[in-house]
Amino acid sequence: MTHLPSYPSHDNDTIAAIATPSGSGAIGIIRISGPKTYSIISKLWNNDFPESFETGKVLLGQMIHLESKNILDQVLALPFRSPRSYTGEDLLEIHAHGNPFLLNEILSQICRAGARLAKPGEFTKRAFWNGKLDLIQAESGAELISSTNERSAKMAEKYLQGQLSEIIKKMRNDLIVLRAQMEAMIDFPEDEDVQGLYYEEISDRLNRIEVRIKALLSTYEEGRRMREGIRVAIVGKPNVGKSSLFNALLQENRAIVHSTPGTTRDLIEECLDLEGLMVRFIDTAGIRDIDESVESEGIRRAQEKLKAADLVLAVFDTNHPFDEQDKKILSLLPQNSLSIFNKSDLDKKNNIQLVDPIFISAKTGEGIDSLKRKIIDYFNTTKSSSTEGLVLINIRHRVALERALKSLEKVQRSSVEKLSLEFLVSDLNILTDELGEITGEITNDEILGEIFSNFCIGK
Ligand SMILES: Nc1nc2c(ncn2[C@@H]2O[C@H](COP(=O)(O)OP(=O)(O)OP(=O)(O)O)[C@@H](O)[C@H]2O)c(=O)[nH]1
Ligand SMILES: [Mg+2]
Repeated sequence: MTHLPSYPSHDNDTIAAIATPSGSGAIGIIRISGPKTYSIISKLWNNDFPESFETGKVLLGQMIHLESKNILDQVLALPFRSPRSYTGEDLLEIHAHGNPFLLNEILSQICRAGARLAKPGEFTKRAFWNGKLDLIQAESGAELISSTNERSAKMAEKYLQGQLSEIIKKMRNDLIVLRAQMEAMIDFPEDEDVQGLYYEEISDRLNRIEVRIKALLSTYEEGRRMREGIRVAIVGKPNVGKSSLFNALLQENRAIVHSTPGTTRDLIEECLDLEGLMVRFIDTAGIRDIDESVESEGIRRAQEKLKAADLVLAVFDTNHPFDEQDKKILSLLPQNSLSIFNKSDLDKKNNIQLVDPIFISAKTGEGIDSLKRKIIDYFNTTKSSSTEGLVLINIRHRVALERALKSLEKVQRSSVEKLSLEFLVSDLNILTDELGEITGEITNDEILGEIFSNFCIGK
């Protein structure tokens, strides 16, 4: 572990990569970053490339082959002069026509003129080393790109703007101030009374940080749902219309529907955007007491899904009297379940009284919209609001905060027991380092390697 990030000197060669997705498109962008950027473009520009390599200019010109001088493409070049660039180094974006062969040819000429191919995440890694982004912001750039729904993209955007970093840096700074005061007390010891008072103040300040860490940690579940989608499992006896409901919710014939019980043998999952909530509906095999190997495997999986689901839609048949099987299913249901009576277009033969039953017809579509509304309301009301809309979406942050919480509790215990300040200071050091690792104020090669290797090339 090294304190205070410093740019590794062996890593300052000039790098290049195609930054747009593979395949054809109107425009393809190549990025070059590093000290040789200007000399490279000068060699490959048809006319003299302007020496005023300034941030904010746009140049229209032609790129040429290094040896034959043949024109490769008409392009736009956007220079960014160090330090006013994404990486903090001299950086150039070349906007060419989005043909993969052409882009590869331009890239290979750039490499022959002095650059090397960038590794995944290398531009962002340089931005991090040069203090353009902290670690959370660097990660959220990748998070933003890979977000599969509006809410998680918006959250990644908040992170990118530094909202989470700010909270963590503030906590760390508060602890550093506390530590400095404690060190001063060690150097200039006061009498007994003052020490006693001071321990109370230490506990007080630690408690305030504890509340903040816990508030953040309590949002992780919501963050996970945001990222991966909310898992809503549809369960019930065979033939009650689970697959029909699944199709009606998705408004497409995704699952096979048939009058023979036992049609669905395997789990089918499909995502739906409900007012920005990403909901992952899971159609399951009907639950029943038979021992037919393939199907019972399906049932076993359905039960597993029941446990793993954020919400269970338990489907019953309005047209059939409530029987032993239904009772059994009812007893299996977790707290987070909604009871749904399907086939409401048929005669009502099911006379069981359940709390808040929802009547629908997957066939006619009756009640489907109000069911969707109930699902949205269910998740909107279970949302946490203690962290001003900021939720943890990254597992690394959660694990690191959990570790920090443990260290904090250790300092708290030492403070309550009025152990010597030296002890507290050394534990506080561990804690501030742990918080610093989240934002990258304290760096750790292993963490950095893992984070940046998951990025795409050109980012
Ligand atoms: N009248 C009426 N029939 C329905 C309704 N929903 C489903 N059905 C019929 O009920 C039968 C079973 O439907 P599925 O959706 O395959 O039922 P399932 O619960 O998925 O059945 P398994 O996969 O076998 O467990 C089919 O013949 C559907 O057409 C409904 O709302 N009204
Ligand atoms: Mg089915």
